[in-house]
Amino acid sequence: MTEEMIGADVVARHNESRLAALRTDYESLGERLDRRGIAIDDIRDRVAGFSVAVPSWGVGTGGTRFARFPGTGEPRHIFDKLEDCAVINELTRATPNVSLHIPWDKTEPAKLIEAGERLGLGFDAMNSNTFSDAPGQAHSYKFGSLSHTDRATREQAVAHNIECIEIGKAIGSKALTVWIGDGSNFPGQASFAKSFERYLSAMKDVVKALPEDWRVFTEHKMFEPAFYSTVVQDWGTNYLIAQELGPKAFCLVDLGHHAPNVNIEMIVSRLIQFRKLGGFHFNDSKYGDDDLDAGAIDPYRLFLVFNELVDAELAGAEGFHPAHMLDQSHNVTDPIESLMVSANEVRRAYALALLVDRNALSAHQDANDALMASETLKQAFRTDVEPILAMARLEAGGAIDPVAAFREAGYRARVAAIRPAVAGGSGGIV
Ligand SMILES: [Mn+2]
Repeated sequence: MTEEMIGADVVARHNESRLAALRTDYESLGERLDRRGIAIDDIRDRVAGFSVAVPSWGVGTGGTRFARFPGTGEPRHIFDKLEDCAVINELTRATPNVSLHIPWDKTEPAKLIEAGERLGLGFDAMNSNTFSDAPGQAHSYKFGSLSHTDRATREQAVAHNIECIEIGKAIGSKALTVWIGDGSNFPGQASFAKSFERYLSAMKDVVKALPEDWRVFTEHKMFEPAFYSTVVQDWGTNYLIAQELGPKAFCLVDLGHHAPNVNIEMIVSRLIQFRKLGGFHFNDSKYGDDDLDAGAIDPYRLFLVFNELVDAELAGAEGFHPAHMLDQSHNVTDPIESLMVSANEVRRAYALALLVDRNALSAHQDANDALMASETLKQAFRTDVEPILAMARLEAGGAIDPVAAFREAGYRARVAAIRPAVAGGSGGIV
């Protein structure tokens, strides 16, 4: 029996007053979609089957390079974090898995398994951390980790990644995500070729430790914390890495890790075409790696990314099973609310992409009718699919309006009473 953080009775009370309006809206949308030859129940079922993993580090408030402002009732440790993650899944029914970060979440695997079972949560990709120094570690990552000039530092970083795999094996994870902060801040500081060579060699040692049924995701990022160059800079470099590391290696696309205005949906298409798309860190940004909630700034871009994903899904693209994860950092919102909104936005983009008339789009492309091709996408994007998302949640036991239900339940105040405010805590922008 899964332990409830919010309670089915609270959710049912919340839904009761909204049920009639939802039924009417769903029926009305169903009629309109029917005229376009789309069965609304099919879209609802696909949406219900779509999940996105929540990052354990996302439930704490993040911060900027300048300051961190802790929120009330912040999780003290991984078990508090898992309870917050369970709240998100209880209300959205879209996030049954949590992605852990080591060493932030390091504890006995048996206790993680017990907490996961108790809260009805599974574990998604493991995340290693060689972009900051853990207390007491022998060698500093100040000047890099897997690409460091010093062999002992590289070996320490490899050993840490292998430890993440070992913990992941014990708790049922099937993937390792590696993001490094390695790079340089000044021209001439590092040899591009030698650092990349050292990185590849170290990653090959990590890959050797992967179980047969595991995948490794490497995450590119064009800047920060290094501002002149990064070792795993862009999707091209990432693709080279996946090629070099072999069949278990795939590229992870974090939406905030590109230059402004880069055509991310085209990158996604390329990686799908060459069977190297591993998965996503969904978030949104105005300028750089802002780590805002998914769809907060440019929901159309999120839709265009999903347009490529749905295209591949419907075409049955070989080896296509990307991992969907959120990666965001909160400064001014309640992290639980933000993560629920993001999970909902990712599902919305998926639902909208399912509405695209692909035969029409293909015909317009072949006829070089740019306007109608664009309008075909816009027609799908302009649809308000909220009734579909709400119905999928409702039928799975979730809330019609997750944020309202969360506020009604008084969860934050309840945990604030037992979780003292902390100045530190783990969380960050990765
Ligand atoms: Mn990320």
